[in-house]
Amino acid sequence: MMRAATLWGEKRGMATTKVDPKLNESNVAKKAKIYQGLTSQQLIDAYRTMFTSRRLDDREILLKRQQKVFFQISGAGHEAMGVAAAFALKAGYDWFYPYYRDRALCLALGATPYEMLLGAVGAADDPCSGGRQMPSHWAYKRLNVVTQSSATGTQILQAIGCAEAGRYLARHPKACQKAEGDYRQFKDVQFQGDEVTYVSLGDGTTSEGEFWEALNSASNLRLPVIFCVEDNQYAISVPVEVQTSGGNISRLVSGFPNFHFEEIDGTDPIVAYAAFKRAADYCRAGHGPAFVHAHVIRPYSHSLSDDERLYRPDAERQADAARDPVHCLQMFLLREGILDEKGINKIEKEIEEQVQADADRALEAAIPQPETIYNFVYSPDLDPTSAAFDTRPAFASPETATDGKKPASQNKTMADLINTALRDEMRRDERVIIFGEDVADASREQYLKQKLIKGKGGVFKLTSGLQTEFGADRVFNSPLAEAAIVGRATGMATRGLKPVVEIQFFDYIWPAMMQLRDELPIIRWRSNNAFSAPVVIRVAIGGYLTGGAIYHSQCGESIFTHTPGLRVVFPSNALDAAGLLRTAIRCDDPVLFLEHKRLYRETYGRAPYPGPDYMVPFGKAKVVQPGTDLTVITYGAVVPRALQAAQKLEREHRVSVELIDLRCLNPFDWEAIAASVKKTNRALIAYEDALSWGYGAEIAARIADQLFHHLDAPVKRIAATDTFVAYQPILENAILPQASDLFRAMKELAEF
Ligand SMILES: Cc1ncc(C[n+]2csc(CCOP(=O)(O)OP(=O)(O)O)c2C)c(N)n1
Ligand SMILES: [Mg+2]
Repeated sequence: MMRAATLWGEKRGMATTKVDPKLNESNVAKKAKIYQGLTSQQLIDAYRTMFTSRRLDDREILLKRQQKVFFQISGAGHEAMGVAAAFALKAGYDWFYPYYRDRALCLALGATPYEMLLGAVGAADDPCSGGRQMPSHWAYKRLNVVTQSSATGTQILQAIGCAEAGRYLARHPKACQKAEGDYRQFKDVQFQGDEVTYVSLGDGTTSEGEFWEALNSASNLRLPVIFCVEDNQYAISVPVEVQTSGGNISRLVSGFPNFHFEEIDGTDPIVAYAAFKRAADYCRAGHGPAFVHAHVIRPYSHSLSDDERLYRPDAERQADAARDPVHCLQMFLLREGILDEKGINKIEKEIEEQVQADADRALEAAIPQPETIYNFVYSPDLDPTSAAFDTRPAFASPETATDGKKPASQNKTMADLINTALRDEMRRDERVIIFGEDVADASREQYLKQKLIKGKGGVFKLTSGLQTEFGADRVFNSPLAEAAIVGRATGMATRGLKPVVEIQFFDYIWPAMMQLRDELPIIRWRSNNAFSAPVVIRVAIGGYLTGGAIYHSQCGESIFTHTPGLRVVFPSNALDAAGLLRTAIRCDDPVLFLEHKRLYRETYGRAPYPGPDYMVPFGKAKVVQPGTDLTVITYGAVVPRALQAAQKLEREHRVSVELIDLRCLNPFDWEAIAASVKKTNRALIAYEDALSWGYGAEIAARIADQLFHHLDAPVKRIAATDTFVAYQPILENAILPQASDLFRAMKELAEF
């Protein structure tokens, strides 16, 4: 572990080695002196930026007190290391996942004070979010500063994916090509062979599991990522010794292989610059990631909503104040004769005036109009419900059956056709990469090469053979870490790749929930269309497994249809699965692609291979069976069960059921539902998930609301019991809706 010297640390009682001996040289020599790689002019620039950053915080605090802005969180105390990091890295070349204290970093990279003040007032032209996010949630596309959220720690896994994308693009130049007619048309891709990804976080955030998942992957993959922990000793009111066993994060992470470590006084720009420079050099040389642990201060409380005097005594706060980086750099510049008092005053006056003028201008800036709120929930460029995604299957002419049975080529399962759709898309588009738990044929590739093994390719074999065909950098196993799967994919997709990742069982999607709720679906909206992450997440879902029990049978699709920005697809048969998956991969939005395990190899819904361009548009239901007496609206594994029930009802009671398979849950086909209910005047919504608050509740509410005058009977629902699914088959049958339950419900509704 490297503990770097600090130029003024000793004075302030910081742990340090020794003071730079060059400091004693004469003033004349000092003008041309280099301070651990920084010239005098750079130090003046650093002071300018640091002072600007502090003044912006002060101005925002004033505006907040005047109720002209609505939130304030400062970068005070973190300025020196931010400027130093920016000096050591390259805006618009390297990539940045900063957190809210990185105002000085962003200024030093090239963001302007006016832009920041536009964020504070929530202006339409706020480049970070167009008034959608709190201030200090940085995003500057031109600088490669990627949109950030308020959720502490989510940025770290995305930074990993970002770095992986850079490496992948360097190795697959063809993936950079643009293409017409799919998401690539709207996604510019750029990379630099020696680029670095910077990601920062606070000391408290090191307690998040995602931090450790990210360290693990960066280390294992030797990724060029600089982790910067800005350790101000507090996470709101919780001190570092509560967050971090032993109180020092450097000590805990020191065992990760392949890292370069620095622990520094982050209030000292000279020391910080030297450390970031070493870190960047290490990453650029391809050795692996770097970890910069910067000790900083937090002089302005956590945010304007916090008063640190409630939990920090004066003596502690005063000790911090003595280390204030803006003040210390000012003293240093004077002491070194780099600037005299007049020079300092001139700079400060200029900045004060500039910030004041920028604030006045920002307060006059246009604010976003309420009618714009729906802009950029989804891609404005590519509509997956459009005719462009509606193609006809190109079946090969059937082989002649010799034994009277359907030839195998006519009888492909959902699992077969998902596998072929993945294969086709990987051939067509080199940006498509696949990862997840167990998805590779074999991580120990030599076994495959030596033909010692056949390979696995997924616990359900859906990705079988893909690694063998496309190589281990396009199809690979991830660690057992769902947040990492989704977070890394999000970072990759932000850079223009098309990750098609797998969550092995829906029951285990929850560690990824923060990424799935607060990140992936909202990146486009929160950045006002500056960034997007059209990832595809394939998830094996559902029960009817006979022994699947609680943790291999769950549904829960409504949790995700309740999340704006996420497309949710749930096919019931092989052909739809192939067509919808292709649409998912080619479209420009994030898609949750739910694959029912029970349907993977079911006889129901098998089909011939529909060719490499077959697509089903999103939001278009399929009428599985037309009818006149009542409408059943369903999807997934309930479709074959409902069909069985409907056919029995027709046979035994002459009731004609119109059966609608929604296929896609967000968007969903309201027109198809409305047309059918207007015809039959009766509606039953059938779904496999627990009844209450489930997907069918929304459909039922809309029918009741908008089709009330067309109804001859109450809108009914049939679904699972409000329990989890049990192991014992007798219990499982009682819990999940069976064909007999559906039959009964349909009959009752018909008779109402
Ligand atoms: C996942 C998550 N949990 C809680 C919060 C609320 N919160 C915002 S900042 C913060 C403290 C962060 O502390 P630290 O990482 O040390 O950064 P600092 O603010 O001290 O720079 C908390 C708890 C959040 N934004 N995200
Ligand atoms: Mg902190």
